[in-house]
Amino acid sequence: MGTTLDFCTAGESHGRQLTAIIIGLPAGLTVEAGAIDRELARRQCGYGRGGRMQIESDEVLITSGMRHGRTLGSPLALTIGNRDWPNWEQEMAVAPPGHSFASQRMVSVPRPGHADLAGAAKFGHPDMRNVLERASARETAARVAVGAICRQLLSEFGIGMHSCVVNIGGVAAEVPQRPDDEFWTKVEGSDVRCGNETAADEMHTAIDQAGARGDTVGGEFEVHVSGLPPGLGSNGTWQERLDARLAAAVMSIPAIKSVEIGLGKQVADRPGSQVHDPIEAGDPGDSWPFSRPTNNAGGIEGGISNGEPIVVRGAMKPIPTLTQPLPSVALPSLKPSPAHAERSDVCAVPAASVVGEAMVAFVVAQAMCEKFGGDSLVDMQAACEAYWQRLRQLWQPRAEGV
Ligand code: EPS
Repeated sequence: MGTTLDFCTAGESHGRQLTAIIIGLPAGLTVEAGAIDRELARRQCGYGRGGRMQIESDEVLITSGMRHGRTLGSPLALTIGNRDWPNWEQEMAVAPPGHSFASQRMVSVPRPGHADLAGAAKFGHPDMRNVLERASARETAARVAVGAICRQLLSEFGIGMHSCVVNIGGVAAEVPQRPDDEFWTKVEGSDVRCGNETAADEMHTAIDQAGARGDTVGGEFEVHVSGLPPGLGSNGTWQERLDARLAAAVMSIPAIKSVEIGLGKQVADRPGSQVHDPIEAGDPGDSWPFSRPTNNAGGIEGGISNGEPIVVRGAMKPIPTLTQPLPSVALPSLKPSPAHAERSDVCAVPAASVVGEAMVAFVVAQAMCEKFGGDSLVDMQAACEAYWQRLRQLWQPRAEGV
């Protein structure tokens, strides 16, 4: 971890707990555990999940970095317990097992599409449970908790975010380019996070049909961020480009195979006149006196936020644990064998959509800390206000030649 806002997580899917440590948070930020738990509950919802979500009821415990409801400017540590742990205490024990222990849950046939085989090669684990326990998307609960704290920081600057599912198993749903509150309310009320009821019904059918065949389905989600100041990220170096950072963050979510910003790969098919968003003059009294009739750029031009909402889309592959398993080979014998199968989900795209929000929240919060960063929230707010003040002066209409 560097010196900027950053985090890391630890924890196995069936271990005792997940842990996250965040560094670089400004002091004086009010953090509400209840708001974190609400985000954790959003991630747990979703049609197509397996039996595990009936066991878990995620709740955060903040153990350091705060006093009396506010951040201290020191590393913030949090944990989320795994309620499934008592069923795995021996299998996943940190301490050496007793002489009589024989694993009942060893994984010796890798699943195509899973980290099993590549991880076994990399780490030299004969039991691929040692790989899958960390590759599991259980870890994303910790990311959502981190994202919830980043959201609390962003809300201090009027920045908010939403997400929705735009495709499950090939059933696509249109999203308005500038969705309103009514659309987002529908999304939050949908167990597939889809704002279009007809498409949501078809998504349910796609999930049911896949489950009945012993198969799984993937899909796509979209994250929208509003209220951002222009100027986050930079065209200066490849590491600072906001679009590249968002792409890396969303791609790091387990099972994500592609990320798009704004119009995404459609830009390749259209002429420039149908891709780039015209610039119109807004009210000269505004601190940002511009408007854009379209937002094909997804809020980022030249790797810098341009004052429009950021729109990021992630595509998730179908979960590799199939109850009708694909062909594989047992290790180390290389004997052909159906791939390992265990309890899993048929579809986790709605959950991934909430995780996508969390990762986007983290990247935007990091970019805000870089641009306006100080040791405390009041320093950050003062720097942000000074920036808006500078912009207000920059765009004052002047008489010709002055
Ligand atoms: C997962 C498999 C399932 C999911 C799990 C991710 O868990 P289990 O193997 O215990 O049935 O439910 O997701 C979560 C536990 C979670 O909190 O999202 C996998 O293999 O990635």
